[in-house]
Order: sequence, then structure tokens, then C-alpha cells
Amino acid sequence: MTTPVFAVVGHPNKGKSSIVSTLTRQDAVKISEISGTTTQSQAFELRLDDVTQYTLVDTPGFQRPRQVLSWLEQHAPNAAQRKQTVQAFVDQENQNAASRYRDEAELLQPILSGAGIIYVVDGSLPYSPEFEAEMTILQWTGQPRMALINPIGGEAYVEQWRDALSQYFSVVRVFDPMTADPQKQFTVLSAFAELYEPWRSAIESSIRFLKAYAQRLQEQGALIVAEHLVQMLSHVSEVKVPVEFAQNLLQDKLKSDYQQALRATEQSMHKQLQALFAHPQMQLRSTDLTADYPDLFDASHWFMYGLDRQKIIALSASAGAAAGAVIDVGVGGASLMAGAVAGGLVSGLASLAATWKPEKLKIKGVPLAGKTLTAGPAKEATFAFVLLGRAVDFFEMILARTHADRSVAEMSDTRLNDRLTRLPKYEQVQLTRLILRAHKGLNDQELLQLRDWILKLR
Ligand SMILES: Nc1nc2c(ncn2[C@@H]2O[C@H](COP(=O)(O)OP(=O)(O)OP(=O)(O)O)[C@@H](O)[C@H]2O)c(=O)[nH]1
Ligand SMILES: [Mg+2]
Repeated sequence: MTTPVFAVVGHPNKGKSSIVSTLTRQDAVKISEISGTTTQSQAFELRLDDVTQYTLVDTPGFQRPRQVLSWLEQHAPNAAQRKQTVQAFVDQENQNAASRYRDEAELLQPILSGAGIIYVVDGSLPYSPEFEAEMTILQWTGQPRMALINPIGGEAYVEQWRDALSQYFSVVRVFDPMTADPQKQFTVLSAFAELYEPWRSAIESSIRFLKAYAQRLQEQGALIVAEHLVQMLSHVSEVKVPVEFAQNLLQDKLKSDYQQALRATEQSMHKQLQALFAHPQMQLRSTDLTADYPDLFDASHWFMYGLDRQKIIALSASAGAAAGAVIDVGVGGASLMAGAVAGGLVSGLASLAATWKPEKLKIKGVPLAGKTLTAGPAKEATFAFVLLGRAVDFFEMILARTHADRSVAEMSDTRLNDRLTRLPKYEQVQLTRLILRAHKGLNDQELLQLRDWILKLR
């Protein structure tokens, strides 16, 4: 079965390559603010599970459309022979080493070979009649075609463009390749299914496949997140106490080993998610994860992760209570804590330091040499939520990122509180219970539960 092929054409610098990149999910498409970046037609396939769903051809922009149209008008004997005349023009220019119409020949070739046309304009700049020559040439090829208005710098002239484009194209859509989510991407494909009968069933089955594929990818991504979270939460760093030792140095080493291990695990999660979602080139602002990043281990920074202390206290208290009990978030902190402590529950206020065993070093006169000091695993709710929040933020960011977006990714403050609040209270408590168990490691069934929570939180 032949798969649909679309040529993305238009003026230089209108986001043609950006559209190709987003719709084929490829980082490799060259995008630049410099006009005339694409100089040759190049085909990019959306290939998933070894099956090509469709092909998009990136093309150079029109340079001299008026001259080309006037040549065509002079050489076409009648309307029935317009397509052959366009072909004759391309053949002639291909044989002419000094051709002034190289870009036009290059962009028209894939269309003459059978590609459908996606014509791209910029909705932030006014329409002008000079575009009529381009649209007329495309019309002369007789190929199925649609127009996309890319609001590169805003939507100021979208309506004006819509009126002009609909004279030449039966389907006109606004499409921003930087932000288009998969649903929006499908609308471009569906439009073509309506437009051109021979491709209808192939496109419809592609859309079905793509939807199922996206679902599967999300589940795989969430499982990667769950596995790495458990790895971080259950991690233990160790250091052997030598005969002669300086307490502070030993503590610092342990703390630094532990931090390094967790950061390395977090980075490995990022890399795996980037590979899964085909964003291998994506840059993260590295200071966010290393030197300048607020120290995860300093509780005074926790407000930066959008965590509501009161809420975490209530959740960890509820999680420790009998199954099904939900202690209301917002109940006065003092009575809540009293209840939690009286019930012999884990104190929600216990800081991460509670999991730092090195305090034992302070005990005077105990012969420690030869013993092993450990840091971790992370049993504390606030810290567990920090790691969860950061992981879900990254997951959501990479899910929403289009391939046209080449900016450095920045992780904003986590919105974990908002995410948690969207869940019913009893679910928040169930999740807390699972998170608080994760430091012991999770069995397969629990890991899948954590995966499903991650899907729900995003
Ligand atoms: N803000 C914003 N910028 C965009 C959008 N689409 C494209 N751009 C930017 O516009 C510039 C040109 O994008 P390209 O995709 O390279 O455009 P092109 O039409 O392929 O350009 P040529 O190959 O030079 O003809 C790049 O800097 C893109 O990042 C958009 O929807 N929003
Ligand atoms: Mg380009």
C-alpha cells in the first residue's frame, strides 16, 4: 500500500521545516530564523514500529513565483494542459545548470511526483497579492491541497488570510507547529482524508494507529518514571568509618555520594524519556540540575517545589492511619500532628535528616571505626513528593514538547500541589501510602500502580 506523501511549500522562512519536524517527530529537520535555510527538497517519514505512516517533503521557499507563472501562462495551450506545462518548466530548469528557478523546480518536483500540497503562510503578516502567483502555480499542478496559517508572531491577519486562501484552497486551518498537540496534528491529517479519496483509508488507519501508539508511549514513559522514582527513594549510600576520621568530612562525603547517586538516577530517567519521545537533542538548562539548583536536601527550599507543608503533613498522617481514613487537609496543623503522633504514625514534619544515620557519629565514646554509615533510603513524605513532583514535571514537559521547538527546556516550579488537588482525597492518600512504601522497593503490581498514578497526575 502506498502511504500518503505531502509536500510542505510556501514563502521562505514561514515555518515549513517546523511543520515537517513536528508532524514527523524528528529533531533532524533543519530549522533556522535565517531565510532560505532549506535549499533542497528532502523527504522525512513518520516511521513507527517499522511502518511508515506518511511522508512529508521539506522544500525550499518560492523565490520568483511571478516570473514562473508568467512562463507557465505563455506556454500552456489550455487549462487541460496546465500540469504538463508545469512539468515542462521543471524539466527545462533541471537541465539548465544556470537556472534562476532552482528553488521553484526543487519544490515543484515532489508535487509533480504525486505529493499532496500543504501550503504555509504567516498569519502575523498581512496578505498581499504577490502570494497569488504562488497559489496559482500550485493550483496548476492539480494536486490535492490544503493551506495552513502559521501564527508565527500572532494571529493579527489570520482572518484576512483565511478569506484569500479559501479562494484557492478548500481546506484552510490555523496550525502552530511549535505548540500543536497530537490532537491538533491529527486535524491536518483528517483534512487530507476528506480532501483526497484515494488516501482516505490509509490516513484513517494511520490516525487510529497513532492514537494507540501515543497511549502506549505514555504508559512506557510513566513506567520509566516509576522505576526511577523507586530507585531514588530506595537508594542507600554507604561509607566505611576508618580508624582515624573527621566527623564532618565523613558526613559531607556521605551526603555528597547520596546526592550524586540520586541526581545521576534522575538524569538517567531524563535520558530514557528523551529517547522514548524522540527528543535526543533536547537541551536542559544544566544549572537547573546541578550547581545553581536549589539544594534538594535543604528543607528551606521546599517551598520552591510548590509543596504545601500542611497538606503533606495531612497526607502522610492519613497514609499512616487505618486504611480508608482520610484526615482532612486544612485541619489545624497542631491537632493534626497531635493525632498523628498519638496514633504512633510517622511524623509528617520529620525532616530528611531523620533518614541520615550519621547523627550517631555524635555519640561520644562509641567505637565507630570499622562500622558502615549509611544515608537513605528516603522515608520522608516531603522529600518523596519533591522527587515525584520533579519527575512528573519533566514527564509532562517532554510529552507536550513538539519537535519544532528547539529551545532549551527549562523546568519550571513543580505544580505538585495542583496536581494532587485534582485527585479525590482518598486517592491522594492511596498515592501517599504507595510513595511512602517505595523506599523498601515495590513489587511489579505496585510499580504498575505507581505508573498509573503518574499518568493521572500529569
Ligand atoms: N514563535 C514561532 N516561531 C516559529 C513558528 N514556526 C516557525 N517559527 C520560527 O520561524 C523560523 C523559520 O522556521 P523554519 O521552519 O526554518 O521556516 P522555513 O519555512 O522552513 O524556512 P526556509 O527553509 O528558510 O524557507 C524559525 O526561527 C522558527 O523557529 C511558530 O509557530 N511560532
Ligand atoms: Mg526550511
